[in-house]
Amino acid sequence: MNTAYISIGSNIGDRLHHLMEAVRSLHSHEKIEVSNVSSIYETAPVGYTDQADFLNLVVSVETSLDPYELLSACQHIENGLGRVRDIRWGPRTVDLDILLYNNDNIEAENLTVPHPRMGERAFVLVPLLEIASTIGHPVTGTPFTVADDDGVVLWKKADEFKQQL
Ligand code: A4P
Ligand code: MG
Repeated sequence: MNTAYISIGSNIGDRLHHLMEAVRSLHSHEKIEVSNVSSIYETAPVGYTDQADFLNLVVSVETSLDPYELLSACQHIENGLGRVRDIRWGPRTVDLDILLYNNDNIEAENLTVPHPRMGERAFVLVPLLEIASTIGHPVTGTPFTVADDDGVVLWKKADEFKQQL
């Protein structure tokens, strides 16, 4: 079995519904088991800032899929939830990014793991550290830390969210 961490974000329509459906879809995949779920945070947009606030969370999964198969599964879920790709970093019904996959360091054309921007993004790090408080960068071993959590506000506690799943 392999352990991966996936960041999920939504800033269009019924954001909570999109996160719930994404987590349910991951868990219902026969080769993916969602092992933990962070709280949900409301987060100010990063990158392209002229868009609505996001809801973000991070899940850990146990999977027998290889990283590329896991990426395909994530993209299948995005497409199923009506994701249309137009503006880079722009609004999205749901976005699933693979943050970490075991301690692998992958630099392929369609997949970079660890996710290249994760170390500077509080909307990723706050929920990640909630469920994996001592996790470090697989290559450098340096523990991830949040430099500035401005714009990241607890929106729904994990226990409450898990009951709704
Ligand atoms: N790709 C490469 N590595 C990965 C990976 N580790 N996980 C490729 C997932 N995909 C990966 O992604 C573009 C391509 O990245 C894919 O074809 C895949 O092969 P995309 O989802 O189509 O496009 P995107 O999401 O617009 O680009 P990207 O690079 O994923 O954007 P980011 O950097 O993830 O930024 N602000 C807040 N507050 N909350 C957010 O969730 N998200 C973004 C998206 C920007 N600002 C945000 C948030
Ligand atoms: Mg993405």
